[in-house]
Amino acid sequence: MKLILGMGLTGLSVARFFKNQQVNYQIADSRQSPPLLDTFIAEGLAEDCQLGSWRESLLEGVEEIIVSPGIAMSEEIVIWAKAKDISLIGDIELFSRYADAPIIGISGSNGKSTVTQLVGEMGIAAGKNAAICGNIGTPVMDALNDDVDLYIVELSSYQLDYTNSLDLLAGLVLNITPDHLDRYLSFEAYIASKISLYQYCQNKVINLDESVTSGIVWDCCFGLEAHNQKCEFRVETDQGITTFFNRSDTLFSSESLKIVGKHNMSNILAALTLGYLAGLSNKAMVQAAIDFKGLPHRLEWVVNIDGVDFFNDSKSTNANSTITAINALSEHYSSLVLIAGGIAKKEDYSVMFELIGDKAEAVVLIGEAAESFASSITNCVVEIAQSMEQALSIAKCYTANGAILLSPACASFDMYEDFNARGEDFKRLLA
Ligand code: UMA
Ligand code: ADP
Repeated sequence: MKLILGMGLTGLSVARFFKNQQVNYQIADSRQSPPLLDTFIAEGLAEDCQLGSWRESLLEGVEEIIVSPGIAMSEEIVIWAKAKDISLIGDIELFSRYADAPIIGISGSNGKSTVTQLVGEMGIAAGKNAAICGNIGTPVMDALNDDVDLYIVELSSYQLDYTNSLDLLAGLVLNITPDHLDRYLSFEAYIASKISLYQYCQNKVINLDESVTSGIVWDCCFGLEAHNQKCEFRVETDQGITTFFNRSDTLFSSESLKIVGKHNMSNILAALTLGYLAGLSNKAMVQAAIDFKGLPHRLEWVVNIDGVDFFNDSKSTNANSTITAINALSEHYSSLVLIAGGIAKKEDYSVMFELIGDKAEAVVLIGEAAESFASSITNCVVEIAQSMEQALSIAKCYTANGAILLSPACASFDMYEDFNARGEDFKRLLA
């Protein structure tokens, strides 16, 4: 008997698969009424279902457990299962047993979804039936299909923690900065989780600009900073314009791109390198890079109102992504107002606070973290708002011809269902 833990998107996709394959399973969730319960019932997937606090009796007769990524390894049910030596896997490992097309795996602290989406669009431009899936949103078991000829899978550290076996044609850990430290005992433990991806790779792709991983023996590498001779794809930047090359062939320049910022130049290099390893043509990859609009809520340009540009970077839930956004926009705008805050992560925000003081005209703070952030930011105007609407109206007072950036550096759950809802609210208020 299989046991599925967690009745979210992952649990639903695994239950659908087992039902389809006629595999017996039980399913459990530690909440009394998980949000997708009605969908499970409607699809006839909840016949053997247990809700509420974990009980050890759940494990009787179970030979393998498929754990949803949101269930921490410190949960009692996981500890009991390990003590009983029951096989514990996540959906990624299950997927890898059945997928018969090459898989590209992408992890990292920031930029995973952007690179995953871009490689997927490159694959599609090259005429492949490419499936973009994993942590980005579509569970891998829902993407599994005989017609797919290339899987591009975003892998979170949570998913990697429940993976023991996986076969990746190529894999990349884009970058590693502190995140999810509520779930890991230390930053080192989080790094180990991310780096575990490389043991599954036929081709290890390394970002040479990332000091945490740059020492790993690579099969293919990329980097913005002077690593040019080693890399299949490289860039040269002159007077703010970045030109992309494949060895000595010029491909395109940043002037033809819709996405901006140094981090996105790195994301494009990452995608080109992974696409190359998947056998995609330069022609298709270049076209996809030029057409790529970026994903919503990632440094997304929203509107210009009375000379002020508004950017939605609601997906920024840690200090590093907000640092990245401020750096990207301050290259283009002499006046920048930041809206930040929410539920702060367990990380050191001091570099971000200093950068805000250096580069922003003003910062408007929202949510639980507002007071503590306010007491740490100096050298610029600091205001606290009670809602996104109020934050926007305050922010507008501080710039006449620059940019207003929502880049919270925090989780959204104190005010919104998730980062999507936060970004949508921001955009709705500007419509
Ligand atoms: N649950 C329990 N007990 C617990 C924790 C959770 O029973 O202790 C139950 C919840 O009640 C809920 C279910 O588990 O019913 C939710 O499972 P989940 O949290 O694993 O979420 P899924 O809906 O399965 O979505 C997961 C990923 N979520 C997490 O990793 C937290 C989604 O990433 C991913 O898109 C989806 O699988 C498809 O692969 C989201 C995410 O926030 C976007 N990821 C983190 C991130 O990007 O930073 C890692
Ligand atoms: P992830 O899936 O890792 O959360 P996203 O592509 O969704 O990454 O982007 C999350 C946040 O990180 C956004 O605020 C985005 O602007 C920022 N970001 C994107 N790429 C990078 C990068 N290479 N380095 C740092 N920050 C990045």
